[in-house]
Amino acid sequence: MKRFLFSLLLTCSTLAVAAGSGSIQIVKPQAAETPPGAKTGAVYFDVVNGGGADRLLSAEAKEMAGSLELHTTLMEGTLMKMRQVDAVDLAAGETTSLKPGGLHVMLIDLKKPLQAGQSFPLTLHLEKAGTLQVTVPVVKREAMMDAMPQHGQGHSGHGKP
Ligand SMILES: [Cu+2]
Repeated sequence: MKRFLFSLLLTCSTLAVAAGSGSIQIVKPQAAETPPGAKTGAVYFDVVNGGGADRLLSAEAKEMAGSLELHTTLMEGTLMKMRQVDAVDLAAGETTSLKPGGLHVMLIDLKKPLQAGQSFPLTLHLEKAGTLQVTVPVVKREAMMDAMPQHGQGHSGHGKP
């Protein structure tokens, strides 16, 4: 009986993995343009996870950058600092946002500037869903700033000084 239950469990988890692999969607990928000579850039997107828990492990964009890192952004006093993370947890059934001021994919050692209007291929490696290919459009910095959640954060007043 125990053996039967065990094999039933195995079957269930195998099914869950199969469902998960088709239920991860990368939404609104974008990167901000970079000034000439910049060595780093950042990519943002939403991960819509319609399946079981997964993790984003790494990324590649060989055309654009020597290496890519997964970063989070932390406040240290009034300074924003970036720190590398091993993986980005993608909770079951939830949307995880990589956005300015938060989690992002960092392009290290840029081979050429990111220019608005262009796009480049990005490869994402996920623990369960495997490899996903995404095309990332480069947008103007101003367009990116509009998306930054900096207004109203930590301030209760509505008036401007
Ligand atoms: Cu970063």
